[in-house]
Order: sequence, then C-alpha cells, then structure tokens
Amino acid sequence: MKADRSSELFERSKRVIPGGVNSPVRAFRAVGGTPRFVARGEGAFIYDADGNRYVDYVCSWGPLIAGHAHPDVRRAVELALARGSSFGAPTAAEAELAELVVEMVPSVELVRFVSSGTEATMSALRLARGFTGRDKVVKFSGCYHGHADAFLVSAGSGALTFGTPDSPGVTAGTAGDTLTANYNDLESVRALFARNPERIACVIVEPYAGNMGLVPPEAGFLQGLRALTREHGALLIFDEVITGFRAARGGAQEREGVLPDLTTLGKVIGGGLPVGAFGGRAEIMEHLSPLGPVYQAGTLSGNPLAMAAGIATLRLLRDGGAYARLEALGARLERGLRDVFSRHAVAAQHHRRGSMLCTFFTDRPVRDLESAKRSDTARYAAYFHALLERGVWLAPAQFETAFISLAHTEAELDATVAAADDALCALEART
Ligand code: KE4
Repeated sequence: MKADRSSELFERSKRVIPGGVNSPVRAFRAVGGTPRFVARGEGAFIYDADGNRYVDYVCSWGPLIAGHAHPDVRRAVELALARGSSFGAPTAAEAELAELVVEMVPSVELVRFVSSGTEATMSALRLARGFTGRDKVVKFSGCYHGHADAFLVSAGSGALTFGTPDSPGVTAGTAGDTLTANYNDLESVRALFARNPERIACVIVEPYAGNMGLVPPEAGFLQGLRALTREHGALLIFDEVITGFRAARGGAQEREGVLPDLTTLGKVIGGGLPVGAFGGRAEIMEHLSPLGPVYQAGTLSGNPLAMAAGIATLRLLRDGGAYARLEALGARLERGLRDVFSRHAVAAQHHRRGSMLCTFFTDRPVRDLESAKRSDTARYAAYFHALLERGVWLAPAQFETAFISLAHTEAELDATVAAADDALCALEART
C-alpha cells in the first residue's frame, strides 16, 4: 500500500511536534515503519492520507465503541456546538451524563468529570490520599494509568519499600511513595501491606490489564484485592478507563462482581471526545472541593461537546443488546484467529474479554508483565505490518489491546481472519 502522503505528513509533523506525534505509541516505533496519518473514519473503517482503507481495531485506543462518525454522536455534537462550545459554568448535559454513569456503574454514587484518563487517575490518587491521610499507593507492574508522575514508577531495588522513577522528570520523592506489586499475585500485595502498615492509601489496578497486552485477572485475584484493602483500611481503585462501558454495561466490576471504592473512567465515556471521570462512594467523593478539602479542578471539565458525545454513546450502550452483540463479534474473531494460528502451527496465546482481545506470540501462558515480555515482539511487528498491508489495522505494539466496535460486522471479522491466514502464509514464505 502507498504511504507517500503519510510519509510527507510525518516529515512535516516532525519539524514542529516531538517525534511527529502527540502520543508516543502512534509513531509506530514498536513495530517500525512509517506511521499512517488518518484522513477520516467511518463505521468500522479508517482511511489514511493516501486513501487506503483499513478495518480498525485500534478504535482510537478504545473510545469508538460505536464506530467512527456514528450518526447519533455526530448529531448530538453538532446540536451542542450550535449552542456554543464551552462556558466554564455548569450545564444540564453534565448532570445528564453523570446520571447515566451513576445508573450504569454499580459502585459509583457521585462522579466528577475531567478531560482525560490521566486526569482521572491522578485525581483519584489524590482523593484516596486525602480521604485516608496516608501517602503510599500500590500499582502493578505492566498496568498503565496514564502519565502522572506517581504512575511512572517501577519496582525499585527495595521493591517492598521504594519505587524508582520510570521516566526522567519523576522525582525520587514521588517514586518513593509508589509501591509496585505483580499482577495476579496476591502474595506480592500482602507483602507490601505487611511492610508498610497503615501507610498505604490505595491499591489501583486495571481489572482487566490492557496495557501489557490483554491480561485478565485469574480467579480470586480481584476478590483478594477487595479483601486485602478492606482488611488494611486502604481504598481499592479500579482503573476502568479501558474496561468502563466496554467489558460490560457496568464495566469489569459488574462482570466480575467486585465493587471498588473508586473507579476511574475515560475513552468510551467521551465517545471520542476528551472525557475522563472518577467516581465512587459518596462519603469519599464528598471530600472533593468545593464540598471538602481535596482540591481538583479543570477549565474544560464537563465540556458541553464532550458531554453530548458521551451521552449519545452511553445511550447506544445502555439499552438493547449492545454487549451481547460485542460478545458474539469478539467470540467469532477469536475463534477464527485461533483456527488460523493452529492451522499454521504458530505458537500464540489468544486472550479475550468481550470485545477486547490480544494475540501474544509466545508458546507459554501469559499472566503478568514478566510472562508477557517473553512474547516475540519482532514477530508481532511482522504480523502487524502484514495485516496492515492487507487492510487490517491492529494496535502498533504487542503490549496493547485490540478493540471491536458495534460498527464491525461478521463480514469485516471474516475478512480479518482471511487476511491473518494470508499474512501468516506470507511470513512463513519469508522464513
Ligand atoms: P489518557 O490520559 O490517555 O486518556 O488515559 C490514560 C489511561 C489510563 N488508564 C488506562 C487503563 C489506560 O489504558 C490509559 C491510556 N491508554 C493508552 C493505550 N494503552 C492510550 C493511548 C496512548 O497513550 O496514546
């Protein structure tokens, strides 16, 4: 496929934007090659600057669960825009979207809107610290919660006491308050609580880890976190920025039957416009300014255009069989890919929860970051490009998750399976 126009745009962007992109993963560095510049999206498809059409499984990294340019979302945003784009004052739309969130997400009694998932998780952490009066937080290796300093930390040498910065610019002081446990390993969490008695404010976890590839929780893991945090007086935060309104109507907490104290949301809640949110039990949320002492604010929080897109999207999900449809589509694609990979005798682990799925190129089980890292990322990169050449756009990195939307039909999924079959043939021919 031609990529001349994308190449030109990439060169032009690199002259004025670091790396030519506004978010690193878009630069294709994990898979190599020229990042495709997108001209437009329509339903399950995106079209790049050279006019090539792709079945889209990035879906803007999750938000486009209804597909690109959905007519209901377009109409809602156009109507809102005609009334003005931002007021810096409360609007009815914010109450309406908040009512939908409270209705759909089991553990949320009050919710505050922000403009990104990072803002949501950053604010939830501050609220947990303010509510408990404790400083330390626990996260998991391989889980990503946005780019706030507290989260860009990995297990330090004294893993049970200090974190070390994952990025320059994160101070040792900040990193020192972030403790890191292993996903699907309750013992690693128990040890942190034992080593830091009454100093841990919260444990934050992706209930389905979507940022080391898709790694689901093993039986009892989330329930164990719920028990441990309750036992030690710490809050449990589910980062449902990916799984919220995606894993189920009420997110992973509904599907798994585990209620956190706070939930962070993003992506789907904005239907493709910038919305993040954090919410939970009223007694916690009432510590937030202007009611309580924990400060949090935002110029464009609750932006009317973003609220309109979010309301239209959640309405499409709230009633009717959206999740049964997403489950059926996900199962069909998983079945097809498993069949193709086994016919080509390519060792892989296929993980799926609903309309989220991921293929790891490894013959061994993947249950945490260490095992995910055993995947053959070079093979994933070759598979990614072979599919891209065949009109299928997967995540341009092994440690991400693919998404299906309500705009995908059996035809697109079957075409994707056929493309994967052809791609694996081509890759075999090269070896
Ligand atoms: P944003 O600040 O990017 O809206 O959300 C941060 C965030 C928080 N929590 C979870 C579980 C997330 O997955 C994310 C962001 N996800 C990445 C994709 N893995 C966004 C894509 C990107 O960084 O460009």
